Amino acid sequence: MVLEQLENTINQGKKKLALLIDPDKTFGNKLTQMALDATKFHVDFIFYGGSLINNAHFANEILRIKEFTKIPIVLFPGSNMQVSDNADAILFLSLLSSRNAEYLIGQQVVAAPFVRNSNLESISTAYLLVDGGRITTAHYMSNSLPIPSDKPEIAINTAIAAELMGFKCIYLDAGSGAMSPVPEDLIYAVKQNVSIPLIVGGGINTPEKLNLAYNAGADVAVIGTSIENDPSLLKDFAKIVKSFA
Ligand code: 1GP
Repeated sequence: MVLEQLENTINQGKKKLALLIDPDKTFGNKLTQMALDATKFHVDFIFYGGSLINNAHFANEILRIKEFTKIPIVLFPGSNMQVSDNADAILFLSLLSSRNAEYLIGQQVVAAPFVRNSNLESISTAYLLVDGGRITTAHYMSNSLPIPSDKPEIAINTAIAAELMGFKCIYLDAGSGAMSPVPEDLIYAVKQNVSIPLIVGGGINTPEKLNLAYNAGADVAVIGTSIENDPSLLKDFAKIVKSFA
């Protein structure tokens, strides 16, 4: 089970790597190669989804990934249209950093029966967008303000509220292709105040930045854009993950 693996990460003091695959950018042969590389470099999870998906065959592509790897595929949905039984699990997200009811609970109400009737493992996840220096698709599509990156107290309070409300993990995201990743002091501050697993992503585009995120307290780091642009980077990211093993 994916949640169990996330929780074990903390207990074992290890770090995990999630490769984010955007169905609009990675498909066909590129997707096959990505799945093979992910296996070769011991990626822990494949996150699959995006804030806006135009690939009508996105669900079938999951089956292609499964042909080439046994890594758990976790849906990271930008909307209620991105639910598919072909995956193994789903981050059942609520955008807790926003005040937009549609992304706090509206989309979830529409998706709930589909998730319930599927075989997906559902992982209730408090999703917090943090300002990464530019407006990302996630910010725009969710019509919500990110948490200012120099206001860790807002992130702390939101994370504590999430834990009190029973969320199983927290995902701090500067948004795909962010200019700056979530600052280390903000990651550290959140980590010190909650005991549930902490996922961090957005703008982590060098091994150095990955190392900083892990050292600050990220249990799982999510990397998408940089590997999409240069798949050979995966090897270098994998070395950093291994250094925590
Ligand atoms: C975005 O956290 C993910 O939701 C990954 O971000 O594409 O910038 O790596 P990048």
